[in-house]
Amino acid sequence: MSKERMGLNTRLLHEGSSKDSLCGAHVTPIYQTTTYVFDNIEEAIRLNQNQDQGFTYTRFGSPTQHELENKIALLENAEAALAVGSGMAAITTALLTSSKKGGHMIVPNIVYGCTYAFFEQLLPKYGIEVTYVDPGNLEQIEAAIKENTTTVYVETPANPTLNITDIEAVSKITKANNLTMIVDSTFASPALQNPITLGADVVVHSATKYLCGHGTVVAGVIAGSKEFVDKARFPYLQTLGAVISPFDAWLLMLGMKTLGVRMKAHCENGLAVAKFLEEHPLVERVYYPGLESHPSHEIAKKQMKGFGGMMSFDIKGGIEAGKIFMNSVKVFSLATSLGNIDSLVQHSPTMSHFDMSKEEREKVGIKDGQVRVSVGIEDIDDLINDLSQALDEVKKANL
Ligand code: LCS
Repeated sequence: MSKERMGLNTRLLHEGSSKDSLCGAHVTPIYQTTTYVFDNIEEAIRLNQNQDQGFTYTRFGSPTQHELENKIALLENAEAALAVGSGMAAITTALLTSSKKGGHMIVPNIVYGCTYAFFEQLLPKYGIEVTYVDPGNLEQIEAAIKENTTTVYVETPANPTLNITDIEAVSKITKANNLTMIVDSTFASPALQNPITLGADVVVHSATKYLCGHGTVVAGVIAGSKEFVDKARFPYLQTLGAVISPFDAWLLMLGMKTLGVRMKAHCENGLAVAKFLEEHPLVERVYYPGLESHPSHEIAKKQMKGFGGMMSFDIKGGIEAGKIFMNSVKVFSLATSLGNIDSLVQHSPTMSHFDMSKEEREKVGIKDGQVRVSVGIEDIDDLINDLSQALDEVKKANL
């Protein structure tokens, strides 16, 4: 049976794996070496000048990284993939690959804080203009297109307000205007959303999150056409040097084997926690695409296979209430990052989104008291009991 027709869990374990030619190791070996020995100078020239495929130096790739890239490309329905040293490396490398001198990019008004810092602080410095839009408003995207526009970038679900962008609808605009559409799909993972299948050109992930799942690796991936990925590797990865180490590529592949079963548990626990919070008298609003109250629930249902474990919520009592809550959780850890098997809680305005000013945050609905949770795969009763007792502490404070 063709592996294409097999289910996600089977594909995660078998697809893109190559047999170890040295001794048949069942698990892909870690090629922990910086350089590769050539048989003769003719081979050295062919490989170093990219006339032939092979490994020369680990900044340009390693067999362990190569296997990871094959797996990501297959998971994302892409011709090719590139693995790099962090999610930010994936985002900046993809954006630079799609850029041109004096070009212009259309970007969303809500994204991960460091992506926003790249838009604000670095792209303009090198003469690349950006226009912020509400990516839910297709007319705004169309109106922002200029002669020098190269790229439309979206992040869906968005960090931290879980805004959903209709990937297919935006891709119709980018295709009609010959623009590159890049999607940060970190919050969904390839198990829940495949932007290329929906019409995007390029997908990026912070592999640090759900792809790894165990909180042990900082890494990123880019998937797209072979032409785009080749360009991202040479000259961008080649010169910027955001390489992933063979050991991290190996750890990531270890984590990815269980992506399907982990995401199923994240989705189940996520929905249960969101429903609990939505019913709680001390919670003003829950931002979770799996809830019918989410303004883009229907779009999320159309383009995602599940809603994941990420959500934010506003506690009555603002920042003071949020602080008491975060200091009171016992099963959830107070930590930034997300997508781990264990549950995390963070304060977006002062942690992941500190790069935005209060004014900028308020404009896009990131309230001062907003708390973000990454729901893990612990037993659901323990998670709900923990949230419940932390909210009881808020109640006791009588704010
Ligand atoms: N994209 C999204 C949606 C993210 O949430 C993050 C990191 C990145 C890209 C960057 O990935 P990294 O370079 O860290 O692998 N988000 C974080 C957060 O919310 N707290 O800590 C990191």
